[in-house]
Amino acid sequence: MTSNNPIIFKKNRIKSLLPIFAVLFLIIPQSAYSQGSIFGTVTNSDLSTPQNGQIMFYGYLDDTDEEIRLDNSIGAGYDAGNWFDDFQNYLTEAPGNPYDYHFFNIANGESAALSKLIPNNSFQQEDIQLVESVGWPSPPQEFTGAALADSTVRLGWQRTDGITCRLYRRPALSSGSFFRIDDPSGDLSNPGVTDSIFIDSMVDNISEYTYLIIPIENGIMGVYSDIITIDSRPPTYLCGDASNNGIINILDATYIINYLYKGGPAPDSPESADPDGSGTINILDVVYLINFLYKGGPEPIC
Ligand SMILES: [Ca+2]
Ligand SMILES: [Ca+2]
Repeated sequence: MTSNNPIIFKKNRIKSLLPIFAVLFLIIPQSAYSQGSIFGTVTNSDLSTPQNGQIMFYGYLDDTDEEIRLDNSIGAGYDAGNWFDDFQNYLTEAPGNPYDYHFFNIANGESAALSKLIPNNSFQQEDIQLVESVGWPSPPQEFTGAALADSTVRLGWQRTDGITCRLYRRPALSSGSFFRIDDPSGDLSNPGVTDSIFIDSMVDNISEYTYLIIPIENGIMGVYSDIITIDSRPPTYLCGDASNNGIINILDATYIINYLYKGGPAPDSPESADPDGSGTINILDVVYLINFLYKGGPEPIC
């Protein structure tokens, strides 16, 4: 008589319908998301074909750069006059949502922007004809980074007045999208970092990550920077602590002098005895440490 219990009855009824749901799941398209690829030709303004190595492009969806995809002639993104990307590689794509791509010919300075809605069809052809550009900002030079003892990754670059930077990251093992880290919401009205450094505190301290910068000047997005790979594991040494006893003092200067000139033992971590960060250990490191300890000089930067 349990089937008179309305709750159990309902449960049994749903159970009996499960095979039908399963069949419907198989015959109805499983996702409203676009499964499509986007492709087409790229030509210069004079209709000539850019050579491999000359085209770089990136794209983003939904009017945010929270997630970007980029390519160049080195990968499969552009080859001999044809460009290609897959909408399904994005995490958030849905037909009808806006997408944007920016194309750059780094050889002749021409560019193009493509702004449309994600189509329902599987393959969308968009042929790109570059136009003479009003000029895009160059990516900053000397983009470098390193893991710090406080479990962050410090990124640095040479800043240029008037140019701001949006920063993006992905795991080094990934070949997929990059995600914006200076503003994870991907607010395109936020021009990004005006400084010449950014501290990434969202690393796992185990993995390697790759980073890049897109420069912005007067609202114009430029070609992306070099892509750098940083190991997020914090350093195991204390910069300047050549004697490896956990503190930095005059004995570390003595330790370096002993090592350099008196046959003393080598530092456990050579980096710790390179407080000026020059990559070599010499008398200048001793001077640097003494300046830091007694004369208000800059901190060790191994
Ligand atoms: Ca020490
Ligand atoms: Ca040095």
